[in-house]
Amino acid sequence: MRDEVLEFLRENQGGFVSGQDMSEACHVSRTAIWKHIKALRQKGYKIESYTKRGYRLLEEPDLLSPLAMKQILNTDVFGKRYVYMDTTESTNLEARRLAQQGAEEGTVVVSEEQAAGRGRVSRGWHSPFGKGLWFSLVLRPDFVPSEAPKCTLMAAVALTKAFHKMGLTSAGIKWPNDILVNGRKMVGILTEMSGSMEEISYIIMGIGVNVKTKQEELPEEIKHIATSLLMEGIDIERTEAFKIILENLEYQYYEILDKGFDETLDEWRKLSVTLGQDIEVRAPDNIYEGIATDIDEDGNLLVKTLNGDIKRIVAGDVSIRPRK
Ligand code: BT5
Repeated sequence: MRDEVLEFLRENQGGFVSGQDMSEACHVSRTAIWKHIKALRQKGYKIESYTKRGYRLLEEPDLLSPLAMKQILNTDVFGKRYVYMDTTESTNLEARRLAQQGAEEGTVVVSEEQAAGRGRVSRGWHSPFGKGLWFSLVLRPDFVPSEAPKCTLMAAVALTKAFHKMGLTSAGIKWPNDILVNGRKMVGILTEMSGSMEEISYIIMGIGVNVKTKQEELPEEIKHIATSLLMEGIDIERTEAFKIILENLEYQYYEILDKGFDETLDEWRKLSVTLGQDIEVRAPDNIYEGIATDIDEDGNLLVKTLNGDIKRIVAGDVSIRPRK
């Protein structure tokens, strides 16, 4: 229905369309039309209205439509199949559905908003319409399952380098799956795998990047822990940011497939904000305190605990503790 109203406005771009005409064509009341216009405005569409003349579409938000992206995207594999949605529950769920049906490596699933965006261990991911990049990539690397975390590390390196290119040199990686700017989270990565004990069938790499979000638009629970490119002074179109990110991801992915993981791991170490810090890790089995000394080639974090032992952490949440 909202799409019909939008189509109407688009067809008459530059001119006015009366509420009466639209309500007759869409078989709904004029009040319903007005409600849809209001919803479109909330999504960033600039629509003028005058009592006697009706509605006029002035400006559409910066959307990630296939047409807009195809014109600028310069990749060989990533995004060749580009699945675009206005709204969906979670792009990871949609990408998984497509991967099960045989979607090829490099398939990108992106949505302007997610109704139930997901973090790790059933946490949520705030994904408002038109404010970020909420997308998932289908990968089919020839890895054994224990190597899957390499994809998360590779993505974190690719994304951080992309932000540096955009001029945000203070972006750094927090183990295992966050990109932070000045201690606030701008990106989350959710890597999910399907396969047997011996081989990976596919990996879904879900990435959420806050681009246009403003501080006052953030929900209370993340207001003081989240940030966006815009909040950090980078006012970039989402299409342009997406282009740089997908190109960097493709480059970094084929680097690890062609040349092995060592160089990317070294880059990760340099871009990390976790290594060398006093940290507390909440792992599934225990809470550890100590200094984050390194990561190993499987992506595990090495922590030197207070009694001098080195703990190898496979999964967990890290808090960086201020030095006393
Ligand atoms: C993550 O989980 O950081 C992984 C987030 C992955 C999101 C992408 S979006 C596209 C794809 N489709 C999906 O459904 N998901 C992926 P975790 O480390 O568990 O962090 C989750 C926590 O981050 C939440 O509990 C909040 O505290 C915080 N958070 C939620 N939304 C946020 C946002 N937009 N920006 C910054 N922090 C956020």
